[in-house]
Amino acid sequence: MRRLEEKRNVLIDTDADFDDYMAMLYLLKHPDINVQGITVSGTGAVHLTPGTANVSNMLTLLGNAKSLKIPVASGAKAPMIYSNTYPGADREAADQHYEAPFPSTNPNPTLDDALLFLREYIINCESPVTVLCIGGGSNWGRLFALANTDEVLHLALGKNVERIVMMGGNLLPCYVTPGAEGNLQPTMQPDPYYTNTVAEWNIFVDPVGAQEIFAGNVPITLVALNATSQVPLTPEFVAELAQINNPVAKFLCQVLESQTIKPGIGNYLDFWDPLAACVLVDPTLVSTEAFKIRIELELDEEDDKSGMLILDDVDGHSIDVALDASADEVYQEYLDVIAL
Ligand SMILES: [Ca+2]
Repeated sequence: MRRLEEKRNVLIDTDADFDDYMAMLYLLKHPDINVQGITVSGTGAVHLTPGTANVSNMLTLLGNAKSLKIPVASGAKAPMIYSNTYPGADREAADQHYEAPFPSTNPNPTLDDALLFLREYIINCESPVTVLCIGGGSNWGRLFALANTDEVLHLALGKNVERIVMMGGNLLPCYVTPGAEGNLQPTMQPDPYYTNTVAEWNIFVDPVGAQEIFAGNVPITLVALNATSQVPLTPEFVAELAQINNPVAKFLCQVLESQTIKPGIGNYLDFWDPLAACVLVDPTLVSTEAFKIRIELELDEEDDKSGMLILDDVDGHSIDVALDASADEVYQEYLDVIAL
Protein backbone atom coordinates (compact mmCIF):
# COMPACT_ATOMS: atom_id res chain seq x y z
CA MET A 1 0.00 0.00 0.00
CA ARG A 2 1.16 3.48 -0.88
CA ARG A 3 1.50 5.71 2.25
CA LEU A 4 1.50 9.50 1.99
CA GLU A 5 3.98 11.73 3.80
CA GLU A 6 1.15 13.73 5.27
CA LYS A 7 -2.60 13.25 5.49
CA ARG A 8 -4.54 14.56 2.52
CA ASN A 9 -7.94 16.23 2.67
CA VAL A 10 -10.30 15.12 -0.07
CA LEU A 11 -13.72 16.17 -1.35
CA ILE A 12 -15.65 13.59 -3.40
CA ASP A 13 -18.30 14.30 -6.01
CA THR A 14 -20.25 11.20 -7.01
CA ASP A 15 -23.23 9.83 -8.91
CA ALA A 16 -23.34 6.75 -6.63
CA ASP A 17 -22.88 4.18 -9.38
CA PHE A 18 -21.51 0.71 -8.54
CA ASP A 19 -17.91 1.79 -9.16
CA ASP A 20 -18.39 4.98 -7.15
CA TYR A 21 -18.91 2.75 -4.10
CA MET A 22 -15.60 1.06 -4.94
CA ALA A 23 -13.84 4.42 -5.25
CA MET A 24 -15.40 6.09 -2.19
CA LEU A 25 -14.87 3.15 0.16
CA TYR A 26 -11.22 2.88 -0.91
CA LEU A 27 -10.60 6.53 0.04
CA LEU A 28 -12.69 6.23 3.22
CA LYS A 29 -10.59 3.26 4.34
CA HIS A 30 -7.22 4.76 3.39
CA PRO A 31 -5.32 5.73 6.56
CA ASP A 32 -3.76 8.83 4.98
CA ILE A 33 -6.93 10.27 3.44
CA ASN A 34 -9.41 12.48 5.29
CA VAL A 35 -12.65 12.68 3.36
CA GLN A 36 -14.05 16.12 4.19
CA GLY A 37 -17.36 15.89 2.39
CA ILE A 38 -19.23 14.07 -0.35
CA THR A 39 -21.47 15.84 -2.85
CA VAL A 40 -23.97 13.88 -4.92
CA SER A 41 -25.07 14.59 -8.47
CA GLY A 42 -28.44 13.46 -9.77
CA THR A 43 -27.45 13.74 -13.43
CA GLY A 44 -25.48 10.50 -13.77
CA ALA A 45 -26.31 7.02 -12.56
CA VAL A 46 -28.40 7.67 -9.49
CA HIS A 47 -31.40 9.96 -8.98
CA LEU A 48 -30.65 12.72 -6.51
CA THR A 49 -32.85 11.87 -3.52
CA PRO A 50 -32.12 8.12 -3.24
CA GLY A 51 -28.49 8.76 -4.20
CA THR A 52 -27.92 11.22 -1.35
CA ALA A 53 -29.52 8.84 1.16
CA ASN A 54 -27.48 5.91 -0.20
CA VAL A 55 -24.17 7.74 0.15
CA SER A 56 -25.04 8.81 3.69
CA ASN A 57 -26.02 5.27 4.66
CA MET A 58 -22.91 3.86 2.98
CA LEU A 59 -20.91 5.59 5.73
CA THR A 60 -22.35 3.10 8.26
CA LEU A 61 -20.14 0.43 6.60
CA LEU A 62 -17.07 2.06 8.17
CA GLY A 63 -18.22 1.24 11.67
CA ASN A 64 -17.04 4.42 13.39
CA ALA A 65 -18.75 7.60 14.60
CA LYS A 66 -16.30 9.92 12.83
CA SER A 67 -17.16 8.57 9.37
CA LEU A 68 -20.87 8.91 10.06
CA LYS A 69 -20.41 12.66 10.49
CA ILE A 70 -18.78 13.28 7.10
CA PRO A 71 -21.03 15.87 5.40
CA VAL A 72 -23.10 14.47 2.52
CA ALA A 73 -24.76 17.10 0.34
CA SER A 74 -27.20 16.79 -2.52
CA GLY A 75 -26.35 18.73 -5.65
CA ALA A 76 -27.54 19.05 -9.22
CA LYS A 77 -30.95 17.81 -10.28
CA ALA A 78 -30.25 18.66 -13.91
CA PRO A 79 -27.20 19.07 -16.16
CA MET A 80 -26.04 22.55 -17.20
CA ILE A 81 -26.96 21.65 -20.79
CA TYR A 82 -29.21 19.11 -22.59
CA SER A 83 -30.84 16.18 -20.84
CA ASN A 84 -28.57 13.28 -21.77
CA THR A 85 -29.33 10.40 -19.43
CA TYR A 86 -28.06 6.96 -18.43
CA PRO A 87 -30.19 3.91 -19.26
CA GLY A 88 -33.28 3.76 -17.03
CA ALA A 89 -32.62 0.24 -15.76
CA ASP A 90 -29.09 1.22 -14.67
CA ARG A 91 -30.47 4.26 -12.84
CA GLU A 92 -33.05 2.17 -11.05
CA ALA A 93 -30.41 -0.34 -9.96
CA ALA A 94 -28.23 2.52 -8.65
CA ASP A 95 -31.20 4.01 -6.78
CA GLN A 96 -31.67 0.61 -5.09
CA HIS A 97 -27.89 0.44 -4.30
CA TYR A 98 -27.78 -2.83 -6.25
CA GLU A 99 -29.88 -4.51 -3.54
CA ALA A 100 -26.77 -4.62 -1.33
CA PRO A 101 -27.87 -3.75 2.23
CA PHE A 102 -26.21 -1.07 4.36
CA PRO A 103 -25.67 -2.04 8.01
CA SER A 104 -27.97 0.74 9.22
CA THR A 105 -29.42 4.18 8.54
CA ASN A 106 -27.08 7.10 9.20
CA PRO A 107 -28.70 9.20 11.97
CA ASN A 108 -26.94 12.38 10.79
CA PRO A 109 -29.00 14.53 8.39
CA THR A 110 -27.74 15.22 4.88
CA LEU A 111 -27.25 18.75 3.52
CA ASP A 112 -29.56 20.02 0.82
CA ASP A 113 -27.25 22.45 -1.01
CA ALA A 114 -24.00 21.02 -2.34
CA LEU A 115 -22.92 24.34 -3.90
CA LEU A 116 -23.30 26.17 -0.61
CA PHE A 117 -21.41 23.42 1.22
CA LEU A 118 -18.54 23.43 -1.31
CA ARG A 119 -18.33 27.23 -1.40
CA GLU A 120 -18.11 27.53 2.38
CA TYR A 121 -15.68 24.63 2.70
CA ILE A 122 -13.31 25.98 0.06
CA ILE A 123 -13.38 29.55 1.35
CA ASN A 124 -12.84 28.53 4.98
CA CYS A 125 -10.50 25.53 4.79
CA GLU A 126 -7.12 25.96 6.43
CA SER A 127 -5.20 23.49 4.30
CA PRO A 128 -5.49 22.56 0.62
CA VAL A 129 -7.94 19.96 -0.60
CA THR A 130 -7.85 17.48 -3.49
CA VAL A 131 -11.07 16.68 -5.35
CA LEU A 132 -12.15 13.30 -6.65
CA CYS A 133 -14.74 14.01 -9.33
CA ILE A 134 -16.47 10.74 -10.31
CA GLY A 135 -20.00 11.90 -11.00
CA GLY A 136 -19.74 14.08 -14.11
CA GLY A 137 -19.37 17.85 -14.15
CA SER A 138 -22.77 19.10 -12.97
CA ASN A 139 -21.83 20.08 -9.40
CA TRP A 140 -18.27 21.30 -9.82
CA GLY A 141 -19.11 22.89 -13.19
CA ARG A 142 -21.74 25.01 -11.43
CA LEU A 143 -19.24 25.91 -8.70
CA PHE A 144 -16.70 27.15 -11.27
CA ALA A 145 -19.47 29.00 -13.13
CA LEU A 146 -20.46 30.66 -9.85
CA ALA A 147 -16.82 31.67 -9.30
CA ASN A 148 -16.96 33.76 -12.50
CA THR A 149 -19.04 36.32 -10.58
CA ASP A 150 -17.92 35.49 -7.02
CA GLU A 151 -14.43 36.84 -6.48
CA VAL A 152 -14.03 35.38 -2.98
CA LEU A 153 -14.82 31.91 -4.28
CA HIS A 154 -12.64 32.41 -7.36
CA LEU A 155 -9.59 33.26 -5.23
CA ALA A 156 -10.28 30.43 -2.78
CA LEU A 157 -10.55 27.85 -5.57
CA GLY A 158 -7.15 28.93 -6.91
CA LYS A 159 -5.57 28.91 -3.46
CA ASN A 160 -7.16 25.90 -1.77
CA VAL A 161 -7.94 23.31 -4.44
CA GLU A 162 -4.68 21.50 -5.07
CA ARG A 163 -5.91 19.29 -7.91
CA ILE A 164 -9.03 17.72 -9.35
CA VAL A 165 -8.74 14.06 -10.25
CA MET A 166 -11.63 13.40 -12.60
CA MET A 167 -12.75 10.13 -14.10
CA GLY A 168 -13.97 10.94 -17.56
CA GLY A 169 -13.32 11.37 -21.23
CA ASN A 170 -11.33 9.53 -23.83
CA LEU A 171 -8.71 10.54 -26.34
CA LEU A 172 -9.71 9.13 -29.70
CA PRO A 173 -7.40 7.11 -31.98
CA CYS A 174 -6.94 10.19 -34.19
CA TYR A 175 -5.06 11.81 -31.29
CA VAL A 176 -3.11 9.10 -29.45
CA THR A 177 -2.04 5.47 -29.83
CA PRO A 178 -3.69 3.44 -28.52
CA GLY A 179 -6.75 5.64 -28.68
CA ALA A 180 -10.05 5.03 -26.92
CA GLU A 181 -13.52 5.24 -28.46
CA GLY A 182 -16.48 6.47 -26.42
CA ASN A 183 -18.26 4.15 -23.98
CA LEU A 184 -21.93 4.94 -24.53
CA GLN A 185 -22.76 2.16 -26.96
CA PRO A 186 -21.81 -0.93 -24.88
CA THR A 187 -23.94 0.24 -21.93
CA MET A 188 -27.03 0.86 -24.08
CA GLN A 189 -27.24 -2.56 -25.74
CA PRO A 190 -29.44 -4.03 -27.09
CA ASP A 191 -31.37 -0.81 -27.76
CA PRO A 192 -29.01 2.17 -28.12
CA TYR A 193 -31.00 5.40 -27.93
CA TYR A 194 -28.04 7.68 -28.73
CA THR A 195 -25.88 7.40 -31.85
CA ASN A 196 -22.83 9.04 -30.24
CA THR A 197 -19.74 6.79 -30.46
CA VAL A 198 -17.10 9.35 -29.49
CA ALA A 199 -18.01 10.49 -25.94
CA GLU A 200 -17.55 9.04 -22.48
CA TRP A 201 -20.58 9.02 -20.13
CA ASN A 202 -19.32 11.41 -17.41
CA ILE A 203 -18.59 14.10 -20.00
CA PHE A 204 -21.63 13.27 -22.16
CA VAL A 205 -24.19 13.76 -19.38
CA ASP A 206 -23.08 17.37 -18.93
CA PRO A 207 -20.58 18.67 -21.51
CA VAL A 208 -20.89 22.26 -20.24
CA GLY A 209 -20.31 21.19 -16.63
CA ALA A 210 -17.10 19.40 -17.63
CA GLN A 211 -16.00 22.33 -19.80
CA GLU A 212 -16.45 24.73 -16.84
CA ILE A 213 -14.20 22.47 -14.74
CA PHE A 214 -11.58 22.33 -17.51
CA ALA A 215 -11.63 26.13 -17.74
CA GLY A 216 -11.35 26.63 -13.98
CA ASN A 217 -7.58 27.11 -13.77
CA VAL A 218 -7.11 24.32 -11.22
CA PRO A 219 -4.68 21.46 -12.09
CA ILE A 220 -6.62 18.48 -13.46
CA THR A 221 -5.75 14.83 -13.87
CA LEU A 222 -8.24 13.24 -16.23
CA VAL A 223 -8.44 9.49 -15.70
CA ALA A 224 -9.62 8.74 -19.22
CA LEU A 225 -10.88 5.54 -20.84
CA ASN A 226 -7.44 5.15 -22.43
CA ALA A 227 -6.14 4.24 -18.95
CA THR A 228 -9.21 2.62 -17.38
CA SER A 229 -9.59 0.17 -20.31
CA GLN A 230 -6.25 -1.28 -19.24
CA VAL A 231 -7.68 -2.19 -15.83
CA PRO A 232 -10.68 -4.43 -16.52
CA LEU A 233 -13.00 -5.56 -13.78
CA THR A 234 -12.29 -9.29 -13.85
CA PRO A 235 -13.78 -12.36 -12.12
CA GLU A 236 -10.28 -12.95 -10.67
CA PHE A 237 -10.33 -9.53 -9.00
CA VAL A 238 -13.82 -10.16 -7.58
CA ALA A 239 -12.64 -13.56 -6.25
CA GLU A 240 -9.76 -11.85 -4.42
CA LEU A 241 -12.08 -9.21 -3.00
CA ALA A 242 -14.35 -12.00 -1.75
CA GLN A 243 -11.44 -13.39 0.31
CA ILE A 244 -11.45 -10.24 2.46
CA ASN A 245 -13.63 -10.62 5.51
CA ASN A 246 -14.91 -7.19 6.54
CA PRO A 247 -18.17 -5.26 6.04
CA VAL A 248 -16.83 -3.06 3.23
CA ALA A 249 -15.51 -5.98 1.14
CA LYS A 250 -18.70 -7.90 1.77
CA PHE A 251 -20.84 -4.96 0.63
CA LEU A 252 -18.75 -4.43 -2.51
CA CYS A 253 -18.99 -8.12 -3.40
CA GLN A 254 -22.78 -7.95 -3.05
CA VAL A 255 -22.83 -4.96 -5.41
CA LEU A 256 -20.57 -6.68 -7.94
CA GLU A 257 -22.55 -9.93 -7.75
CA SER A 258 -25.86 -8.12 -8.34
CA GLN A 259 -28.00 -8.93 -11.35
CA THR A 260 -27.20 -5.65 -13.12
CA ILE A 261 -23.44 -5.66 -12.59
CA LYS A 262 -22.33 -9.29 -12.72
CA PRO A 263 -22.93 -9.83 -16.47
CA GLY A 264 -20.51 -6.98 -17.23
CA ILE A 265 -17.60 -8.36 -15.20
CA GLY A 266 -14.92 -9.79 -17.48
CA ASN A 267 -16.94 -8.24 -20.27
CA TYR A 268 -17.37 -4.46 -20.64
CA LEU A 269 -16.89 -3.15 -17.08
CA ASP A 270 -13.61 -1.50 -16.13
CA PHE A 271 -12.05 -0.05 -13.00
CA TRP A 272 -13.35 3.42 -13.88
CA ASP A 273 -13.90 5.42 -10.68
CA PRO A 274 -11.70 3.25 -8.41
CA LEU A 275 -8.76 3.84 -10.76
CA ALA A 276 -9.28 7.59 -10.32
CA ALA A 277 -9.36 7.12 -6.52
CA CYS A 278 -6.14 5.07 -6.58
CA VAL A 279 -4.47 7.68 -8.81
CA LEU A 280 -5.43 10.42 -6.35
CA VAL A 281 -3.35 8.55 -3.75
CA ASP A 282 -0.59 7.25 -6.03
CA PRO A 283 -0.18 9.09 -9.35
CA THR A 284 2.57 6.64 -10.41
CA LEU A 285 -0.08 3.97 -11.08
CA VAL A 286 -0.70 5.67 -14.42
CA SER A 287 1.41 7.51 -16.96
CA THR A 288 0.06 10.91 -17.89
CA GLU A 289 0.66 13.41 -20.64
CA ALA A 290 -0.47 17.04 -20.78
CA PHE A 291 -2.78 18.04 -23.63
CA LYS A 292 -4.74 21.20 -24.43
CA ILE A 293 -8.34 20.07 -24.52
CA ARG A 294 -11.79 21.50 -25.10
CA ILE A 295 -15.12 19.72 -25.23
CA GLU A 296 -17.54 19.52 -28.15
CA LEU A 297 -20.62 21.38 -26.90
CA GLU A 298 -22.80 21.26 -30.02
CA LEU A 299 -25.59 18.71 -30.23
CA ASP A 300 -26.23 17.30 -33.69
CA GLU A 301 -29.12 14.83 -33.66
CA GLU A 302 -27.95 13.21 -36.89
CA ASP A 303 -24.25 12.89 -36.15
CA ASP A 304 -23.88 13.53 -32.45
CA LYS A 305 -20.39 14.20 -31.16
CA SER A 306 -21.37 16.16 -28.04
CA GLY A 307 -19.02 15.49 -25.15
CA MET A 308 -16.12 14.53 -27.44
CA LEU A 309 -12.69 15.70 -26.28
CA ILE A 310 -10.95 17.84 -28.90
CA LEU A 311 -7.24 18.69 -28.82
CA ASP A 312 -6.97 22.40 -29.47
CA ASP A 313 -3.76 24.33 -28.83
CA VAL A 314 -5.56 27.68 -29.17
CA ASP A 315 -8.80 27.29 -27.20
CA GLY A 316 -8.02 24.14 -25.16
CA HIS A 317 -7.18 23.97 -21.46
CA SER A 318 -4.10 22.15 -20.23
CA ILE A 319 -5.14 18.80 -18.73
CA ASP A 320 -2.97 15.88 -17.56
CA VAL A 321 -4.53 12.84 -19.18
CA ALA A 322 -3.88 9.32 -17.90
CA LEU A 323 -3.13 7.16 -20.93
CA ASP A 324 -1.65 4.00 -19.43
CA ALA A 325 -2.17 2.04 -16.22
CA SER A 326 -0.42 -0.84 -14.46
CA ALA A 327 -3.38 -3.16 -13.80
CA ASP A 328 -1.73 -5.58 -11.36
CA GLU A 329 -0.39 -2.74 -9.20
CA VAL A 330 -3.83 -1.09 -9.19
CA TYR A 331 -5.61 -4.29 -8.08
CA GLN A 332 -3.03 -4.85 -5.34
CA GLU A 333 -3.15 -1.27 -4.05
CA TYR A 334 -6.94 -1.40 -4.03
CA LEU A 335 -7.21 -4.75 -2.23
CA ASP A 336 -4.54 -3.81 0.34
CA VAL A 337 -6.58 -0.80 1.44
CA ILE A 338 -9.97 -2.53 1.42
CA ALA A 339 -8.47 -5.31 3.59
CA LEU A 340 -7.50 -2.83 6.36
CA1 LIG B 1 -19.43 7.58 -11.19
